[in-house]
Amino acid sequence: MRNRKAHYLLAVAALLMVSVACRPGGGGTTTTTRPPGGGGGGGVVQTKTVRYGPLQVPGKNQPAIGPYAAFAAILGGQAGPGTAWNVPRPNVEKPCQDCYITGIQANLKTASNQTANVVNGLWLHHMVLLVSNPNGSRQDATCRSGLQQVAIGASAGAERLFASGNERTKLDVSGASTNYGYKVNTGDRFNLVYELMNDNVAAQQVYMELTYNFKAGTTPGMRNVKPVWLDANGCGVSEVAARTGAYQVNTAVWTSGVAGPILGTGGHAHDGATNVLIKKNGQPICDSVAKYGETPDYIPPGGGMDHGDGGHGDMSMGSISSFSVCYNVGQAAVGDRFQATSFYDDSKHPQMVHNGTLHSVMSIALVYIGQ
Ligand SMILES: [Cu+2]
Repeated sequence: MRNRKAHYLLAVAALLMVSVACRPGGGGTTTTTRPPGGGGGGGVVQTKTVRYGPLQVPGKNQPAIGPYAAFAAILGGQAGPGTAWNVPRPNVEKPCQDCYITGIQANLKTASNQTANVVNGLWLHHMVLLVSNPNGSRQDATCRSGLQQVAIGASAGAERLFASGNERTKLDVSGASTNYGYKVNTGDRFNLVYELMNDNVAAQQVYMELTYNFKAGTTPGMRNVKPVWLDANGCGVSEVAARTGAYQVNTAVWTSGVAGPILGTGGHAHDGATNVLIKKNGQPICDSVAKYGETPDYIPPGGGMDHGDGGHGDMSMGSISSFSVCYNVGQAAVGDRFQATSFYDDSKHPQMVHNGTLHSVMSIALVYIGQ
């Protein structure tokens, strides 16, 4: 299977060269700048929301779209109807040119600027933000050249800085001393890979918004941040076949090559999960707990019973609306082994069903280490 996958990856890469060449970078975005927020440490924290789109999502009975949708099964994923499946958008707008990013949050909006979520049949299934530089200075800690780097055409490498599922977890990496941030340089490029889902009959146009907190690159005393991506599916599409009952999904183990404070960490898993346990040398450092349906946005219209129309199963309790995040949880040393385990239990929370089949699941954690 590995060889087959590799073969198809090459075919997909060739396809991509064509699609990248035709794709405008981050066109059609609008931005707003908010007044500076509160910030400790040195310097002023600025907040900026960058709007990416319009992004197309097919109707729930229409085939998946995206340059890889036809290859999804071979790549180990599912691209059911109503999905924009792992769509790459290379070289999109950056919030700032030379700066330290201290926080990010993702959101999804309708064409009329309403929040798009389960309540109106639109899912920010996931998005990944990768930072690349043609000079090769951006290398991912756990995956130097995986599917996502191939997807965005970053042959010199790309570092996964941030990701969000529909729960839209807010990230803050400023640390206890609030003088940490992910350093963005002038030559860096931001790239997106996104997957969106639509439960409406009609195709939809949506916008993804990323709200960034950042400080100027000239701020004295700032320290850099290394993002680390732990994943059950290595360098692939992050999808793993769902099982039934109570089960666990482990990520690969990452042995740290860096040392510094663990500024923040949190998990991502799919409906059916109770929590993601993040461990260092086998000891828990964070229990990232899933909560369901905390706001009406996360509860489908009519309670969400699946009447065989391709819906998402019994969602009457709602979908995952948050994963808790842990901040300032000790130090990472060179040689420390990091791993996350996602716990699923479909007797507590139903898993997603798409056209009668169980939707694949994920087990991901992000760990941010100060440098
Ligand atoms: Cu996911």
